[in-house]
Amino acid sequence: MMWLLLGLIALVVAFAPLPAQFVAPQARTFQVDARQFAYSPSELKVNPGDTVTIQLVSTDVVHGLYLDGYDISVQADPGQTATLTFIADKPGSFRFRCNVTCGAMHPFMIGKLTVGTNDWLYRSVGLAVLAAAGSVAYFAFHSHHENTQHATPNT
Ligand SMILES: [Cu+2]
Repeated sequence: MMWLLLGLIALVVAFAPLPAQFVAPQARTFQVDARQFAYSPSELKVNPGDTVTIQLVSTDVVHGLYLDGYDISVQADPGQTATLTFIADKPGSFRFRCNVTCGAMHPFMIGKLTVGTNDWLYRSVGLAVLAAAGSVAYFAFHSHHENTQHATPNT
């Protein structure tokens, strides 16, 4: 009975929709400064369905921004701003990188776009707590059972 209950709770923790998933898509604009050899900011977070606008500003030489997974890119000339707009319809973490050879450390000019809430993290924490509770319950039950067995011959 207890296992059934724990199992049900585990299912709820793992699969129940969280309110965060019902957040309406919105338009988000990020200004990303590009310089040798970094983006600032280098981590962007949006919700699935958001309309994302990245204003890429090159502060020194020509830089680009290519977004993995979405296969889209933009290039900004020195001192100029280039705009990239897309709908974040694919959840997950995607790397973006400079796609214009801008110098020695160019391959390290990368950033990350995260599409989606981090609810998997809370879910895995929830499952870990449940697993701990489950093993405590198991050992409690097991030791009680053994005590009963040992007690039997004496009666
Ligand atoms: Cu580059």
